Amino acid sequence: MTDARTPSGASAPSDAEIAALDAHWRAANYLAVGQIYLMANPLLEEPLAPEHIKPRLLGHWGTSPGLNLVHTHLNRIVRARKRRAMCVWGPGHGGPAVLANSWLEGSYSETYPDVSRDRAGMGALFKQFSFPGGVPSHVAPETPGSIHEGGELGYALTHAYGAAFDHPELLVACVVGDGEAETGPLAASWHSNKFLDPVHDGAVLPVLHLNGYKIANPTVLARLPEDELDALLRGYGHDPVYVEGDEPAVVHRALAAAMDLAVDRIDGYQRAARSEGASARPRWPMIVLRTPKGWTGPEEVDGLPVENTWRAHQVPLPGVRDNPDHLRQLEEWMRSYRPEELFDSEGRPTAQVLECVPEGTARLGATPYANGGLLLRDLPLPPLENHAVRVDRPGTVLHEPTRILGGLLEDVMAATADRRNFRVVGPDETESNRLGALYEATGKAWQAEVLPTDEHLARDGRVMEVLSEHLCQGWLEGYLLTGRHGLFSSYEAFAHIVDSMVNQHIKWLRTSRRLHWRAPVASLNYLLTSHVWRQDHNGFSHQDPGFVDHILNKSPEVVRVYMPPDANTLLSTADHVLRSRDYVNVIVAGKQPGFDWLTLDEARAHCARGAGVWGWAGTEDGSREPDVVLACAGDVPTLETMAAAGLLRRHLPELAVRVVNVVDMTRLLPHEEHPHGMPDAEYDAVFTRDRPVIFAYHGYPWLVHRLAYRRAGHAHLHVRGYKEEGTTTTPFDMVVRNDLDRYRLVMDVLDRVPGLGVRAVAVRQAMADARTRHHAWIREHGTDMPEVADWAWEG
Ligand SMILES: Cc1ncc(C[n+]2csc(CCOP(=O)(O)OP(=O)(O)O)c2C)c(N)n1
Ligand SMILES: [Mg+2]
Repeated sequence: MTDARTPSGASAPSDAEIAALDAHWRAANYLAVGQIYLMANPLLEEPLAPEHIKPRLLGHWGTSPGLNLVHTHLNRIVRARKRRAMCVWGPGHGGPAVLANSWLEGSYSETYPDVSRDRAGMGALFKQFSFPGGVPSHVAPETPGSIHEGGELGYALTHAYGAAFDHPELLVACVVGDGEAETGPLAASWHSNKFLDPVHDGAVLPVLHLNGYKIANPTVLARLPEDELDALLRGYGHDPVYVEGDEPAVVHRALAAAMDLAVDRIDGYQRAARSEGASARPRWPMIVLRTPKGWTGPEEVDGLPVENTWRAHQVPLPGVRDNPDHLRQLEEWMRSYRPEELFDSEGRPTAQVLECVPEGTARLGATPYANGGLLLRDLPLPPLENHAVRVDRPGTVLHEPTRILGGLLEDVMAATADRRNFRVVGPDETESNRLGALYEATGKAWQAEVLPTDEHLARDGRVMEVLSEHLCQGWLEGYLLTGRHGLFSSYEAFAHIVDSMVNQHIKWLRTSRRLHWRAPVASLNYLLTSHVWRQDHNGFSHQDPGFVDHILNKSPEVVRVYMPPDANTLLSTADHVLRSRDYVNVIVAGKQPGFDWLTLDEARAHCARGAGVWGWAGTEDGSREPDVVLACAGDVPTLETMAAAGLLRRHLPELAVRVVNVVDMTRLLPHEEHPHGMPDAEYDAVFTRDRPVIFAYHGYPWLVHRLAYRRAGHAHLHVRGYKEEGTTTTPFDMVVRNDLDRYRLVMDVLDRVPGLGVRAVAVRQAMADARTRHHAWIREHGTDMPEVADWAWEG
């Protein structure tokens, strides 16, 4: 590999410019190697000795020269064209490369003044890397200019698109590793170009880096015949520009030309769409960069080939401290970059090295787009009174809560028509989740073919529907981290598809909150509908309420879980989460008609409390402690609990029953474990210390036990919830199968209130008979019994 295919029509940089680009690249490579190996002697002012070497060698060299090359050439483009740009580094394990570039351009020292751009700072830069008390080995929130945690591969391109949406002035470059390209999310991400509006959105420039290898294997894309790879990328709707070689000067020329060509084409498409009204979907350019893994590193180590093989992935010379041969090789390797030409006697990069570097916030490490909180504007939220439902008497009128929310979202969408800083994403369910009112204010983003029978598709739409939860999540993360707002509405069960992605986002937020220079960003908000209790059409396969269990494992300072029981509480909750910052909020709310329990004012107060006694629903008279507490969280459990409370009121009027509803699940946690957790005194006052608590919970019952296990009354807590019983059946049968139904809840009360079982044996029998009646009725009629289907609160 010594030749490179220079794309046609490309402009040729001068020899001096190529030399300066090469100097920048060599400097970045030198700094990347230095970070992996050195804790002293950063400029090699004395011969390398074992004591200069870190005791533990950690980091990824193999990808670094490629990332450095791309960064160097992006600098050139940004500077020459005065473009606003950012970059998403897919092979984020190449942390040393991105850090090296930030240090060279000065953004690192501005962010972290202790790591100055001189000899002392270079020493600090080297030592801190992957060192206790220092910085992570991957691109991370700590890395200036990044919105993309580089640890878990697969999400680079979807993040890049999220950043580009509604930023028409922005160019988002994205390096995609050839290994990363094998992941499902990345494979789906190519189709993001069918959702990118050349008028209102910025551009994404993918750079597929075919360095040939992953950790221990070749990569699929690097081993495809050229025509097959080309057909694949064209099939994804891209127009690839190829750069290939292992001769630096040749590759610099080819890559500079390829970047020029790609940006020319992007400019051309945007101009055509923006000023000439062109409507054809652009064949957006991308760059395919084929350079050796670990390029410029040791060719051979201990007789085995390393450069241009998978062995270059991490630390190519593992034994430098103990093996004099490795130490000599390392010194030769570092000196091969000719550091004396790249850094002056004070360790500062020379003018030639910095020639390609842009200035101010144009630098990739200083762009405000990658510190999106700086760009964030509050959402214009309407008064909730405009959307609240009227509740004269609780439990008598039905509404579809998400449809009510849809009205609020429509207002937000309409009010952001000009500023375009709000999007709703979802895997094909916006309408079915009853949020269709949104289409009064915007359409569904779509750049592909449109047929007369299609509805609501629009080139500039801000509802985004794609049947990839990964893409929904990644787009939204990229959108939020670059300073905008959004909501992800999804089936509850299938939210698990993004378990791992949301982990990374939560970690990102947790770490960002500790970095003084990162401005808070809008929260990532989930609306989980089509939930476990309403899968009568899609039983079992579509039932899994465990996403919230997963979320509640995570950093308490970031995660919030809400279970609003009716339309007005959903409105109040949505209003709260859309104003919040730096959280991951999960709202679980039904879309099927459900009873309204609270007026807007009551809903606001209840949401502010997060959990509270519904005095009007119970039979306490305040003269003594209740005999039993019926607690509930979630819309369907609230309905069953209210029905159970009604049965107790009728059959056992002397029993003092308290009804408690929980909206904010984290209220159950100890105060010391979560900022929303109730102090023990408050918890004991609400739930009592020693009365039986029958808790009807939306999801897996163990979660409530987990949250409340330290409470004094835990031994008296009895939780009913989903226990993996589901099928295609009636709505009420869903709860019966899981022992969450009203009759079972009453039986639980009888079984747990001391002495009641014997006294109320007739009531128990009546409850058991009702369940038997239910089984027979649904099998004969296919619907729920009238006493259930027509039930309303009589309190
Ligand atoms: C989802 C995921 N699976 C596995 C890994 C472990 N891993 C780290 S780097 C790497 C290879 C990456 O190869 P490639 O994308 O080609 O990057 P490069 O060659 O530039 O290092 C793997 C498998 C990971 N980080 N994320
Ligand atoms: Mg690779």
